[in-house]
Amino acid sequence: MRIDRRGLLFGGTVSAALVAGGARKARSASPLKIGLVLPMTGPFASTGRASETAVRLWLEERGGRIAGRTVELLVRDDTGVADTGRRLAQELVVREGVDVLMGFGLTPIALACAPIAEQAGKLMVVTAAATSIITERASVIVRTSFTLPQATLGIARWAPKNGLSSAVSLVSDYAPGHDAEKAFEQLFTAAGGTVLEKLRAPLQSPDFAPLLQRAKDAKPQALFVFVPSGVGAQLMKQAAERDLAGAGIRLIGTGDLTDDDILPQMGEVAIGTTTSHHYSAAHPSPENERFQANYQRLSGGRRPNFMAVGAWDGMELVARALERTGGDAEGKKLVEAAKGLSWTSPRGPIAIDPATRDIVQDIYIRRVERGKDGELWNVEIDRIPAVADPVKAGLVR
Ligand code: VNL
Repeated sequence: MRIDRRGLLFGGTVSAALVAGGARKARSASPLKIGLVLPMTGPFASTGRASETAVRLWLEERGGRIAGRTVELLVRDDTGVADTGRRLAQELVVREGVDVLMGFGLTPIALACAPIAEQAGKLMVVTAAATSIITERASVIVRTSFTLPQATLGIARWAPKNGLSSAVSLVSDYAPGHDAEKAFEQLFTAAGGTVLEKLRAPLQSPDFAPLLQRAKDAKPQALFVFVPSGVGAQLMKQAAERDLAGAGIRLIGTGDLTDDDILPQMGEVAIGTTTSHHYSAAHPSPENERFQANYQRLSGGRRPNFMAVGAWDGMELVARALERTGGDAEGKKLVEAAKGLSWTSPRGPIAIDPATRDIVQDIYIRRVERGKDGELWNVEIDRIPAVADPVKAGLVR
């Protein structure tokens, strides 16, 4: 039985199970079960939605198969809570017998699930969470997202060279924020900058207003910000209310701040914000143009963001590793096969560092500009090629 390409292409609601069912009749190999652990509801639901959409897009383009095996997706909603994520990962492994665990939108959830993957001997692909330490918590983890120090390196070095030599940092008060704060301080200082003050906002229901006032009072040339995906719009709005720009303070940060998923709604205030990151929906390449167009079609017009590209490459990683093992999904073998893989992602060239199982990728400096289409985009203005995690490379301690 042939899979109906048109049904797949135009039926955004066609489930992967159905796709897999169609393909299974054509191939005798047992389906490959992938368990996705993601925040599908709660404050970080946008990360879950973007990641799942990209995974389904990848499957749609490959006819629902990986390395000749049909794929069965099992999506579980951790709601952004570590204990829930741990329980769901456990169930996916024990009851459902998944071959691969994937997703992990938040660092605490990735850390909670690491021992489960390790004990079960399952490949764990971290496509979102970005604290440096994560890959060290289990030998079966491979990451296709990024690390906060990796993303921070670009802007920390760019700012002092571009007239911004004093800064206040403002980060979400949990592990990736602490990583960003530390990396910014060390790399910015090494590049000739001075950090005047370090501020932290609670992860849950943050009120940035008092912190932005403190930042303003310190009179820095720049405010460096890390907030997780989905939260940037709120910070931008409050920055506008405090008129940081009027006080001569430039907004800089990691690209999580100007997340492509919400950038179109941020308005005038976002223009000129300069960030460094590994993915922009405006990245000019044939791979990205295709990814962009297809993602928009599948998502009802939304723009792919860095969470989407992380999940897309997570699927690509599993596919390429499985090709190397000849279809054997045993965790240790897949991890070995993943080491040293490299390909051209919609974000640009990427590779899996065999020593750390982290991703090596180009980091771009991007400035928010209004495009010819009247929309806001993260326009790439500079590129630092092949950046590894600066913590593991000894650049940040
Ligand atoms: C994390 C890092 C989450 C960066 C994010 O968005 C992000 C994390 C939810 O490691 O928890 O943009």
